[in-house]
Amino acid sequence: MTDHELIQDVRERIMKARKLVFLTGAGISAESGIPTFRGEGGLWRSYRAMDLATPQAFSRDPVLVWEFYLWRRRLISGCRPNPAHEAIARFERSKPVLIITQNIDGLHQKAGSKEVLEIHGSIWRSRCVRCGRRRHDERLEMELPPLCDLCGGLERPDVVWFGESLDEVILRAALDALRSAEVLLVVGTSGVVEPAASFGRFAASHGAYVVEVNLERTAQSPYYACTILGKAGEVLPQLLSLEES
Ligand code: BV8
Ligand code: ZN
Repeated sequence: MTDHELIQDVRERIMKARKLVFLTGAGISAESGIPTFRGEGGLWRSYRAMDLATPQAFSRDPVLVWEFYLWRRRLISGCRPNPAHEAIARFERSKPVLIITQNIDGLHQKAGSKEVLEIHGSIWRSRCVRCGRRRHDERLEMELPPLCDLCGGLERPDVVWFGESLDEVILRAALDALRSAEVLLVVGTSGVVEPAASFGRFAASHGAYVVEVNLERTAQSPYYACTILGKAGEVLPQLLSLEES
């Protein structure tokens, strides 16, 4: 099959499905200017995840960890959704869409998507480690470390660090959607961080037609129906446009 035929075939499957499910990763936000984690220029090439994105790192040095997340907040605050986020949000007006995202940047919602499961949390929320209170938090500068104004406890970014479990309710909702998906699009993720890495395979084993969109093949590609190589910002508008190309 040529690339064009493959895209047409996937488009037809998308148009026939009652609902579309997406699993997205850092690659979908790369064209917005947000660095990915593992590729060229990736965050974990310059920073050690274990020093910054674990509960142990936060216990050891909450100020350092907060500085890292504030730096990322400032970076993300200057970035806009790109044609990939926008194509999904536009498509959502014609058919139900659920997005399961590993990203903490909030760009899907900013593009207008409504059903977004943020399985690794959000950089735009803080959570008190003592009383558990979560709050929307868009501050780009603050006295560090921030303290909860209800109980005086230490506040942390409301993201899921390595070694922490995903929120049970969100995980259950994601697994339900994957179990019943007809078509799943896995966009811009290297497929190495569990449990999200196994989501595509899980959906495929329950009958979903799984399409990967990535610059390169990944460790998960062999389990999917097909891989479309290309930039998310170029491929998704083609796959999701309502007019024939
Ligand atoms: C857990 C949030 C239960 C905060 C992140 C089983 C086996 C082995 C290890 C484990 C296992 N189960 C659990 C583990 C441990 C660990 C894990 O998976 N480790 C791996 C690395 C081996 N998992 C966990 O700890 C998880 N918790 O399982 O709980 C438990 C608890 C205790 C003990 C055991 C089990 C929690 C993981 C959550 C980690 N939090 N971040 C933050 O961001 O600061 S993960 C981090 O990676 C990112 O945040 C991101 O969310 C995630 C995934 O990365 P990707 O999105 O895929 O990004 P990446 O850079 O890797 O890839 C980008 C891709 O895009 C590339 O493929 C590239 O080609 C492509 N691309 C680039 N540009 C484009 C593009 N594609 C298209 N278009 C483009 N323009
Ligand atoms: Zn508190």
